[in-house]
Amino acid sequence: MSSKPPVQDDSDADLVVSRPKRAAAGIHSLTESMPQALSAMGPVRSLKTLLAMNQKDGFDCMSCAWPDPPDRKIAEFCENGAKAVTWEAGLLTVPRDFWETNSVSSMRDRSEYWLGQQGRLVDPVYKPAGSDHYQPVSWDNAFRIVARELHALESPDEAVFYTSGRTSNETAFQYQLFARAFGTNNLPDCSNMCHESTGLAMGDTIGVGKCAITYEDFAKSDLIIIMGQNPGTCHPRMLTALEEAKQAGAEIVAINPLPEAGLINFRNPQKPRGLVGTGTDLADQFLQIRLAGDMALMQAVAKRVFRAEAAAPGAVLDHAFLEEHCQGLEEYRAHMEKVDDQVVMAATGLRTAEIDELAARYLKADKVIVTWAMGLTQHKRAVPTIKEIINLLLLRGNIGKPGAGPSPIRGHSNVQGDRTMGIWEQMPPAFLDALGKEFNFDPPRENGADAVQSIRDMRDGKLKVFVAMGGNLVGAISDTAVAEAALQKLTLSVQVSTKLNRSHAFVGEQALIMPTMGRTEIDRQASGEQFVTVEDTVCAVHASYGKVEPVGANLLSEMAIVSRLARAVLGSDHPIDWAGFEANYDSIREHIAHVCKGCEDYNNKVRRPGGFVLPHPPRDSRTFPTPSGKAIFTVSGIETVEVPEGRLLLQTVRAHDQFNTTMYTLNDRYRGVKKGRHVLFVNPSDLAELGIADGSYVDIHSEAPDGVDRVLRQQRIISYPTARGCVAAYFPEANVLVSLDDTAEGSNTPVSKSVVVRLEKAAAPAYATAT
Ligand SMILES: Nc1nc2c(c(=O)[nH]1)N[C@H]1C(S)=C(S)[C@@H](COP(=O)(O)OP(=O)(O)OC[C@H]3O[C@@H](n4cnc5c(=O)[nH]c(N)nc54)[C@H](O)[C@@H]3O)O[C@H]1N2
Ligand SMILES: Nc1nc2c(c(=O)[nH]1)N[C@H]1C(S)=C(S)[C@@H](COP(=O)(O)OP(=O)(O)OC[C@H]3O[C@@H](n4cnc5c(=O)[nH]c(N)nc54)[C@H](O)[C@@H]3O)O[C@H]1N2
Ligand code: SF4
Ligand SMILES: [Mo]
Repeated sequence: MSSKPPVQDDSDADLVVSRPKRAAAGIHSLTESMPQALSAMGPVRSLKTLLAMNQKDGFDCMSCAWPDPPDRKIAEFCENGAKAVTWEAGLLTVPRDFWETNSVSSMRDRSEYWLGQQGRLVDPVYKPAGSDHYQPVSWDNAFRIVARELHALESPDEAVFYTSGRTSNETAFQYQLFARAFGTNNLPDCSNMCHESTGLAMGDTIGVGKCAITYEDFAKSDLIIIMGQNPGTCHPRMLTALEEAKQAGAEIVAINPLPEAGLINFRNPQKPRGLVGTGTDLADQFLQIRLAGDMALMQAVAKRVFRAEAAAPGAVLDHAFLEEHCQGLEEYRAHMEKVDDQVVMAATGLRTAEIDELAARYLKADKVIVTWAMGLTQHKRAVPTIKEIINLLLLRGNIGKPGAGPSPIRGHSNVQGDRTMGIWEQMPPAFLDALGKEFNFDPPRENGADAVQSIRDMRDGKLKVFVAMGGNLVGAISDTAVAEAALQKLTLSVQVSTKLNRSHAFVGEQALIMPTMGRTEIDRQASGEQFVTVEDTVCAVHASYGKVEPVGANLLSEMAIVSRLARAVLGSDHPIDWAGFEANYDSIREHIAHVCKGCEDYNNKVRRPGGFVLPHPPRDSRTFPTPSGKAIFTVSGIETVEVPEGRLLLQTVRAHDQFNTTMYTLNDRYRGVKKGRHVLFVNPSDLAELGIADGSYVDIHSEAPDGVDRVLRQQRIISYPTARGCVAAYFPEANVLVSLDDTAEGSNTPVSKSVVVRLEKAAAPAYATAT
């Protein structure tokens, strides 16, 4: 299996590589984003959007799921939030003649960057069977086509309804209701590729798969451990919370193979000192761990905690908490005694002194928060690794008290809310019961397909119709070549989207693009202007009000699209009042209040300035909704990834100017990369050992368990201070290297952060040698 060399518009002809930055944010962040905002949106639209962003009467930033502080500043956003708004609310639109000029197959040769640059989608378009072009279609006809193809299926389970995490709670609730009223639980989402491992690990051990702290807890903490996360790029305002925590006395530890800017030093653009000064050194300790070494590290720290307890019995563990709230401690203790330091050193690449230091910090702190993101979730042993964090936190009662707790940081701005609303292929029976009771129908009970399984089922001809509420499944899933071929076996693909991406080019026999309004835009329906609601990573739910005119007159809101789709498919006489949902979003919120846990009195609570926080029994009252009512210690063996001689372990990461498969520019400022993405970051000692020169070109082959040779050609080597034995490449370009079947145990999340690879010297691409 081979990928083509980079396409013309995606070449790195102007690539510039310089030294990586230590500091994140600072003066550059706002000065970098403002000119782009002004040129794409003009001054009025720029002000109307940027000043309303993340305010209590404004709209929620559509980028990451980082929460808003209780007291908002006038400009409550970061550089990447500004880029996301500019990308969505910019006035450039895809012209009507685009579809004549650009065939579907020609779009396959375009990069994500080029596709996104074409502007906002404003008219629904349809690609009939046998044609290589989309053509404009009326909304009514578009819905009729979907109804026709869904009715032609032998079973509702031949259809699949994907969701990306930008969708509002209202749309998500209506969308899952529609899928289930149609008769299927095939509701995969981006979370399957993201924090699925977290949900599973936390659900199994503490009974709730969500972050167990509030925003205020950061400032109350003694120690914050940041694992497998790059907040400077992916959750930039988290750095402000960390800085405040540090000023209040917290220590901060960063555990990462890469010395990410921001973890090492942060300049706060909100403060004059931040603008001109050197900023705050955030991390008190940086552990440059090897990829996938975290489970071993957590066990090594736990072993030291038990040792300290043995030396001072009764003074180290939180015995009262353990006795009252936990089960399985003794088996866990016995297992930790056997942890082999040699195995830990090999797995982590760390020195004993570094681990001792981390353990000493943990023992000294009364209140500890551990945060994490994709650096932990996208590994083979992601689920037991996250369970190991829970083990460690339980030992000293670091859950359900101020300033302490496990804190997964979600990705997409509403990915967590979508799950609360029922977007999941395996919603528990209690939810399905409540849904069935509320709408007087019998929802399907068999679990549906997740993202990876959906691609397999498309490949195997078991799925015929694919509907996507946002996102870019082809671009985001592993094994690009397999995914591209799988999607093309469908009879119909439907994408509800704001902008073009590669999922519009790899489509079924027939394809539809339904353009939709974004969160910045004013949403007027029969009952007047509407708002939607979202949930951030700390379970805070609040309203989001659009502020500017939609970029196109023909655009529909996501709510209107799902409502009309449901009526076209299920009939206008269907007992569920779909038309009512479109006319007034309060009506769907009434149902959310009855069906979704913690959402009672929803319409009133979301109207409070700042909204409300969903209940979280472990966080709120140390109540653990597991079968035994206790938090559960788990025992897992350390299994390291076998990396044969001469091979490296690959992780795929995000650049600073990208949001998942969307590229704002081709730059990654903090890592010192400009105007190019076909690069590999490798440790200089590994390069020396492999005899590969900095700046040279290699083909990178992955060596997946299935033995298939997957290759990404002509990537430029950057000598970079990553951990030994590790290499980093950009997602989604490197997805070609990840086997579809290589997934995390239990969660089925692609192992996008641990792929065994081999580098082979290659000729420089033509664009690099041209003068
Ligand atoms: N600007 C921007 N913001 C975003 C996104 C974006 O694409 N761009 N995406 C959003 C989404 S959907 C998500 S899920 C989040 C993602 O947020 P992150 O998870 O922070 O994003 P990644 O780029 O995947 O970075 C993973 C980090 O984990 C480290 N890492 C990798 N493997 C390991 C490991 O084995 N152990 C340890 N300790 N560290 C490891 C990497 O070096 C890197 O620093 O960001 C959200 N916010
Ligand atoms: N190798 C590798 N693969 C990965 C990852 C990785 O770290 N490495 N990360 C994984 C993760 S964490 C995630 S979350 C997934 C992301 O997977 P997805 O969520 O599927 O992908 P996105 O790139 O976020 O989707 C972008 C598209 O969403 C559409 N869009 C944007 N805003 C809106 C809106 O308001 N409404 C609608 N309807 N559409 C909108 C636009 O058309 C845009 O092109 O990728 C995963 N894939
Ligand atoms: S931290 Fe995340 S949610 Fe907040 S403004 Fe930045 S990108 Fe948006
Ligand atoms: Mo994500």
